Amino acid sequence: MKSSPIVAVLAVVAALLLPAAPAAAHTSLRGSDPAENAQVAVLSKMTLEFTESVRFPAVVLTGPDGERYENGKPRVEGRKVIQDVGPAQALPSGTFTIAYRVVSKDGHPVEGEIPFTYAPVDTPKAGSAEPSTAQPALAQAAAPSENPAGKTGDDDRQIPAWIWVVVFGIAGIGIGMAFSMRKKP
Ligand SMILES: [Cu+2]
Repeated sequence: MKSSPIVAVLAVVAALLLPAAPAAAHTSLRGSDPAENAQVAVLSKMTLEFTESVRFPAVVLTGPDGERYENGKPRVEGRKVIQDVGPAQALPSGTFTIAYRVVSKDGHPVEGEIPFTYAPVDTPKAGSAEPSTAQPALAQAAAPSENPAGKTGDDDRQIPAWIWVVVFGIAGIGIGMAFSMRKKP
């Protein structure tokens, strides 16, 4: 008779807690590469890591132009879902959005969106700067043959022209003054 109220209370508490238990078993996104709101310079694949192993992944990558840039189908490696990205040449810079949907162990679908920014680095600038510092001998040897047709050749010709005009002008005036000074006495 005394224990019945306690049992009733326990039954109520258990009833309140049990619905929460399956929800806690839901898997969730642990992290991603690219990360949410991150800025990346290289974008060849996406990795989504969940708190437990997942099944039936679907990943869509939407670009700033509204086009889709996921390439092929996603693959599951344990807790990770890996999705390749379309050809790097075709990727526009700007804000992308990863939309994912997976099925967790308890059978419930889990989905979400991850926005990030793709800002590729200009490779031509870095490429032209490396040879001049890494291979100075080749750069110097190639310089004379490039000068006649190159832009630097025009600059090299203009600067000496100014210098020679000034030098000969001053020298001519100086010589003329020197002769005139000597003839007067
Ligand atoms: Cu669930």
